[in-house]
Parts: sequence; structure tokens; C-alpha cells
Amino acid sequence: MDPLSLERLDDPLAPAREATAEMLNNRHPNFSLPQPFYNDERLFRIDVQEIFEKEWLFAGLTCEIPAKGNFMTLEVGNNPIVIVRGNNGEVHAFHNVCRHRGSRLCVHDKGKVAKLVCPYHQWTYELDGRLLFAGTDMGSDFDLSQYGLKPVNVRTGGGYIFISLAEQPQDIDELLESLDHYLDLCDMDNAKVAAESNIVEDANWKLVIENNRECYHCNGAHPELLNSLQEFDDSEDPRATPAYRALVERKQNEWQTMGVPWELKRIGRRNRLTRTPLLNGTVSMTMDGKQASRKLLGRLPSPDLGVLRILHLPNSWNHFMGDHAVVFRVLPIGPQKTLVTTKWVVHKDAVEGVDYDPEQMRRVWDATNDQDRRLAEENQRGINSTAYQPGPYSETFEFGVIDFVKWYSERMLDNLGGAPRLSL
Ligand code: 3BY
Ligand code: FES
Ligand code: FE
Repeated sequence: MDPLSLERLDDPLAPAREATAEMLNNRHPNFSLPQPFYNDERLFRIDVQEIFEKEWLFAGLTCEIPAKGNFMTLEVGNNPIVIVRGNNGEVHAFHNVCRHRGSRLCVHDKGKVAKLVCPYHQWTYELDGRLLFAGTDMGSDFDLSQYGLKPVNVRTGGGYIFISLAEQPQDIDELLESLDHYLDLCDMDNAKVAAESNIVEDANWKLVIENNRECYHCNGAHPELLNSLQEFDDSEDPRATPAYRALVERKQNEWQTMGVPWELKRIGRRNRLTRTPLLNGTVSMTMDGKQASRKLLGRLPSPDLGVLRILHLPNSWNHFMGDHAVVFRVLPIGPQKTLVTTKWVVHKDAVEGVDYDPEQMRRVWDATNDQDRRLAEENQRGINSTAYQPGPYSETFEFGVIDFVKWYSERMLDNLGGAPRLSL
């Protein structure tokens, strides 16, 4: 049997991989994707293997693991991951899988430990992943050094933690440098999470991202958010009116004088960073547009800084205002199930009940998230119909969606091509 057909036997997904590449190569660039991309089990597994197990993912914030022994866990497809602060302040990421018989090691979302101890038979690992102790019964020639935790690539910038499960991840330096630059004054190492929400949406992860990449739906869906958000995506938005452009120019001059970064920066299609004005007279994404925390983030000089928007494909978008930030993370659970995590972040010295009320701070995005959840779920239900066929995106209103789907298609085709098990 030639190696090609052996590969096919070994990999039950091989025909689906070929079909995926073919559909992407033949897709209409400005149309939504064919149905299987949104609801097929095999396509979902390919998404996890080729996107979520290969691309850099936003995992969490450095301020969530402030001291040595602080850890957080997450799941990338079927891969439990633990991120832990080491003895010298360094950030480690590991597969959260014991090297004894494979039990999940850390079972809590967050916590603090002196060592990583497996709950099953108490194999004990140093915070840097070395196996320190494996009971007394492993035999005299047992070599602890062969059973350290498996590392996961991890990089940090501007207080953001990114992980990649790839053997050879792509370069991410430009993003990390940009985050250091744009978030310098936010001092995210000295921030804290004031509130968190975790929503499981009955929709494919791409529908969650597509929905986020346009504000075509904002007028009809988001009354609370539109108390402060301008529906223009950035200063290059094709819909921008002369009045909006004038406001942008006036605000950019103010930000320039204050030394606050505002430039529009793109890194390929994967990342975009830009500061845009909020509605005139508002400074924060709250019900009344006023600041939600009396204490500003980091060393920011003013509450009135519009909103710094940071996009990281495939799984994060972010809004930084003068007083607080809202950070979003998307993780796929199943073909039609997605975890959306939202964190509201304030200065670490801001005092709950004195400087901010978390209930008041989270109101706008709790409402917005719920509205977006419904939209994504209804989109999913319609797409599941035999009547669904890819439909056209508007170039003026949905350019962000076009960009996302282009990024996805390019990365998918590239990663499929590089995968050893592919028989294209
Ligand atoms: O700013 C956001 O997070 C996006 C833009 C449009 C819809 N959504 C609220
Ligand atoms: Fe972890 Fe046995 S599986 S100690
Ligand atoms: Fe929305």
C-alpha cells in the first residue's frame, strides 16, 4: 500500500480535509461560508486541529496570575492547558495532563499552589514543569527528568498571555511589541479582573466572531451599547461621515497631546489596534456613558480617551477605556457550541464598592453579550436549514467579516497544506 493511502486509512478526516480545501478554494470571497463550516462535526475537528491547535490564541491576562504559584486553566478543543506563574515571576504554559497516567492535573479555573500536585496519585511537579516526586514505588532506575509536564508555547505582551499548541508557531513579535506600546499607560500588570462572565452559546465559533466583526446589526440589537459606542469601526470606515471624521481628527489631536497612542495599526489580517472616539459626551461603555471606576486604569492621564480596540484573530476582541477595559475570549466547544468569556478590568488599587460597582460596570456588555448570543444562535439555526446557501456580505457594512473569513480561509489552507497527514 503506498504511503498516501496508508495516511488516508490512518486519518478518517482525510476526505473531509480535501473537501474543506476544495470548498475554500472555490468559495465566493465576499459570501458567507458553505453550511458544513458552521455545523459539521468533521469540519469542527479540522477547525480545532488547523486553527486552534496551530494559531496563537489569547488565553488570559498576566494580572490574573500575579504571584508565583498562581495558575489558570483553559481548554483548547480536547486539550486541557494550565498557565502558571513560576518562582521567578516567569509565565509558563503546560498541557494540563499528568505524565503518570494522564489525569488532568489542575481541576480549578484559577488558584494558587506551591507545587502542581496531581489529584490522582500525587505526582508532584515544580512550577516550571519538572517532575519532583513520583511516589516511592516507581523502581530505583525511574528517571524523573523524563516525565516533566509537556510545555506549550507561551508569550506575553502588554499584560496579555498568548499560547500556541503548534510545534513551530508563527512569529508573534510584532503583536507583542504593539501591545507593549499601546497598553504601556494601562499598566496591565497592575490591573485586576473586577467581574467575569462565561457564556456558552449554541453557535459555531465563526458565527460568534463574524457577528462581532460588524456593527450592521448594532442599530437593531444594541440599545445599551449605542449609548456610548459609535457604529463606525475605525477612522477608515467607508461609512464615516464628515462629522465623524472631524471628531476623529479633533480627538486624535487631544490624544497626541496627552501622549496616548491612537494610530490605526494592522498586522496582516490577524490583528488590528486603533483608538476611536466614543459618542460625544461619553467616556465609558456604561449605561450613562460616565466612568464606571473612579480610579483610572494604570497611568492613563484622563478618563476621556475614547476606546482603544484590539482585535486578535481567531479568538479575541477588546475595548480599553480610560477607567476600565473589557476583554473577550472565544473558545470552541463543539460544532455548535462556543464559550465566550468576558472580563472587566480595573486598576488593581480600585476598591469595589468605593471606586466602582461591578454590577453597574458590567451592565452594558452583559446586555450586549446576551443580544449577540441570540443573534449568533438564530444565525446558527437558519444555517442548519436545508434552505441555507452562502449569502453576500456588504462591503460597506461587513468589511470586518469579509476580512475575518479571508484570514480564516488563508490560515486554514496554509495549515492544511503544511499538515503531514494531509493528502491534498
Ligand atoms: O465593538 C465590538 O465589540 C463589536 C463591534 C460591533 C458589534 N460589537 C459590539
Ligand atoms: Fe497523575 Fe497518577 S495520573 S499521579
Ligand atoms: Fe453585537
